[in-house]
Amino acid sequence: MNVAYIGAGSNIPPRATFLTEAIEALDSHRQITVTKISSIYETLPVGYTDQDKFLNMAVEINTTLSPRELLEYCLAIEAGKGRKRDVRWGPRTLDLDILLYNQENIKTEQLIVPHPRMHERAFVLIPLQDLNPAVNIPTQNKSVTEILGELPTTEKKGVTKWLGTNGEEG
Ligand code: A4P
Ligand code: MG
Repeated sequence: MNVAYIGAGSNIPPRATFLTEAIEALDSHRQITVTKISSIYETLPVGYTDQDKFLNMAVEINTTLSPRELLEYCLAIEAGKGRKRDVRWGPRTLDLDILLYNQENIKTEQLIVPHPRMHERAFVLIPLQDLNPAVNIPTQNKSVTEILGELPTTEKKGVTKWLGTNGEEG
């Protein structure tokens, strides 16, 4: 059995619905069990900043899928939510990134794990810390909590716990 961590993000409404449906879709695969779910955070856009705020979260899964099979399943879930790819780092209904797969270092044309930018992104590290603060990021050889401690405060300020909306579109 393999343990993997997946980061999820959305900045096109209904954001929270896209995230919860993505987790249901992951768990519905017979070779995937979702074992932990982080809180949902509202986050300022990073990279391409002229876009709406994101909701981000992360999940821990147990799976017998290979990394490549897991990526293909994630891409299929994204496609099912109408994901279009125009602007790099631009607005998206749903983005699913494989953050970690056991402690493996994977570098193929389709897949890089650990996700190459995860260690500099509070919107990834803060939800991941909810799931497993001690988990090691093999490329950095440090735990999530250690890396977060070294991240500039300004990065972390852009990530706040999402309290939901009273029935409004998330
Ligand atoms: N790919 C390679 N490695 C992986 C991996 N570990 N997990 C390949 C998933 N996919 C991986 O992805 C393009 C290709 O990357 C995939 O087909 C797969 O073969 P994509 O999702 O189409 O591209 P993208 O998401 O636009 O690019 P990328 O590089 O994933 O973007 P990032 O770095 O994830 O940035 N700000 C906030 N606040 N919250 C966000 O969630 N997300 C981004 C996207 C930018 N700013 C953000 C957020
Ligand atoms: Mg992506």
